[in-house]
Amino acid sequence: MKKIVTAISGVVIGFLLATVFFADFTDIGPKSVADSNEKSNSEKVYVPFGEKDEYYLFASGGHSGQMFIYGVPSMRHIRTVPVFSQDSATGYGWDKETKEMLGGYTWGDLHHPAFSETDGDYDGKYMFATDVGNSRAAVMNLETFTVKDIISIPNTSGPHCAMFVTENTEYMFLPTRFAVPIGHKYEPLDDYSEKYRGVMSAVTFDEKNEKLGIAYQIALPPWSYDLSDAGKKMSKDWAVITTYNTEEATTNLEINASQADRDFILLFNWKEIEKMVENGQYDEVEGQKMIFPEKHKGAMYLIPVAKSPHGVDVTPDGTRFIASGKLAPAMTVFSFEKAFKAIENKEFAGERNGIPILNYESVMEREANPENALGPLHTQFDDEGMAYTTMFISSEIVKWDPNTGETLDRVPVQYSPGHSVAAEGDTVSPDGKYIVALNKIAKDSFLSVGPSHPESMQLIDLSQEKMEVIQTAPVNPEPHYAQMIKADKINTITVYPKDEANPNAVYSLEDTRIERKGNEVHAYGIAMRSKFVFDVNTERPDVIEVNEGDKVTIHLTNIDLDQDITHGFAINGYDLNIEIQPGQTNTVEFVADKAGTFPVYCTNFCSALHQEMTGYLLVKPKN
Ligand SMILES: [Cu+2]
Repeated sequence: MKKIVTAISGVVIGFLLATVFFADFTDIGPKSVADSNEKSNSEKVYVPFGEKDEYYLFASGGHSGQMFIYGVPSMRHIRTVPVFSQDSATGYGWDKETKEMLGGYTWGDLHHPAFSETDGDYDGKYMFATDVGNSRAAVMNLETFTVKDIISIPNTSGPHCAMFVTENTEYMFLPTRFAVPIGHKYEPLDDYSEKYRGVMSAVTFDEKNEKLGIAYQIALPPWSYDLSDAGKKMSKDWAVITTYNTEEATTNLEINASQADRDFILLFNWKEIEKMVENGQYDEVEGQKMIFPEKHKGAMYLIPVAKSPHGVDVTPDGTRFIASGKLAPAMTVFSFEKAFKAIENKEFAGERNGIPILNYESVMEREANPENALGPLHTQFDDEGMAYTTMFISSEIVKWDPNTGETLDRVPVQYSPGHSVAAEGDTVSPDGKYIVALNKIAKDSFLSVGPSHPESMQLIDLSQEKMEVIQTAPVNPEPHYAQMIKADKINTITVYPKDEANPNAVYSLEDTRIERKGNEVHAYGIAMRSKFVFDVNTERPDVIEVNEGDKVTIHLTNIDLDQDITHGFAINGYDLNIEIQPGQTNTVEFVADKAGTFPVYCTNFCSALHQEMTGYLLVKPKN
C-alpha cells in the first residue's frame, strides 16, 4: 500500500513539476512570448539577491520635500534621502549642520531633480533640486547621498521648472512659478503688470567648496514659468523655458490664464547674458545683479507656443526643441537653426516687456498630432532620437519621430502621466532601454490604504518592437520629475575619511571630554559598538550632567570605521535625534530647558548589544 501511495505521489509530483516548469503561462497577463528563450516580464524586472539594479532612479518627493531613490528595473524603493524637510529616520534637520541648512523651514516641495553634467552627460557627482514650497535650491553629494548646501532664492516664489543644468554645470536656471514684486514687497494686485515680476535666477555651483550661489537674476515679465531645458551641442549656449498666464490674470486663473491662443517659450543665450553682466549691464537690486529686459536689451526672445504649455525639451542632438500646449492635441517641433536665422534677420513680430517676439511660423518645423492623443505634457528621447511624450488626458505615452511627426507606437499607462524619465534621458546620449511614466493617479492599482490612493511609477520596456509596461511601483506623494542614471556612474564611499583638522572630531577614547565655559557645556564624545563615551575619565563615561538653562553642544564621532555601522543619538523627551554615519562627526545643540532625568540611546540598530547603547542626560534643576 505504502509503495502504491509513494508511486502515485511520485506521478502527481512529476506532473506538478512538469506543470510548473513546462506550462505555457504566456496567455496570462499582457505579455506574449513568441520565443521561449525570451524573458517574461517578471524575469525582466527580477533582480536576484546579490545582484544590483542597472540604473538609479532619483524621483522628486514633491511635497514630502525629499528625494526617493529607486532601482531600475526592479522598481524597488531603496532609500529616501531628506532634502528640504526634516526626517527623523536620519536625524536630518536636528543636527546642527542640517538644521542650519534647512533655514528654519520644516517642509519643502521638491519638484525637479537634475544631475550635474560634464560635456552634456551625467557625471554622477551631484544631484540638484528645487523647492517650490519655500523657494530654495539644494545640492546633494552622490558619494554620500547627503545634502551639502541649500540656498534661498530671493525675489522668486516657487522655482518650479528648474533645475536644468547647462552642459558643464555652469549654471542652473531657476525661473519662478509665481510672479511677485521684487523683494516680496506688498503691492496691490491692481498693479500686477507694473509691479510684479517673474524673476529667474542663474544659480552656480562651486564644486570645491560644495556651495551654491546666484550669479545674477533676470526680472522677466509677471508670467508663470513652467518647464525648461538647456541646449545641447550646437545649441549649448542657449536655453528654453515655457510660460503661461501671459494674460497676466490675477484671479481665477483656470479660466483667465487660458484666454489667449498662444503663450510663449522664452529662448535665451546665457553666454551672451554672462557677457552683459560682465559689462555691467544690470541694476543692483535687493543685493542681486538684476537684468531688466526692457532696459538691458539682448539675448532673450519669445516664441509663440500653443496655450498653457508644460514641457519644453531639447532633442539629444541639440538641433530642436519640442513643446506642447497641455490642453492641445499636438506637439510642436521647433528648430534652433530656424530660430537663430530669424534672430539674425531680426524677423520680429512685436515685443513684450522689451523682449522681441519671433514668428511661430519662422521657428516651427512641424506639428505632430497623434490620433485621439490629448494633453501632451513632457517629452523624453531614446538612443535613436525618437520622442516619447506623456499624454496626461488620454493616459498614455506616445512614441513618435521628430523628423517626420509620424506616430510610431503608443502604450497606455495607469493613469494620467505628468512626466516621464528615460534612461540617461536628459543627456546628449540617452540609453533607450527604459522609460518610466510618473503617473499622477493610480486609482485602485494597489491594496487600499483609505480614501487617498498612492501615485505610481510604471516601467516601460523600450527594447522590443512594441513598448510594454513591465513593472508598476507605488510611490509616496508626489513624484514630479525624475532622473535615471547608469548605476556604475555613481561611486559612493563606505566610511567618512578621518578629518584630523575638524576640532569637533575625536578618534581616540583618551580625547573624549566634557568642557564647561560658564553656562555652556561642550561634550566631545565617541559613538562606537555598543556605547557612548562622552568623557572616558569619569565614573560613568556615558552620562552628561548639566544645569537647567545650560546651552549644551554634543559632538559625536562614530569611530566604527566599518561598512554600514551607523549609530543614532536620541535624547528621550527632548525631541532630539541625530545620525552619525561610519567615520562621521556630527553635532547637536540645545538648551537644557527641562530639568530632570533623560535617557539617551542609539536609534540606529548597530550590534547585538545595540539595546545596551544608552546613557543619561541629567539636568539639575535651578533651585
Ligand atoms: Cu549604535
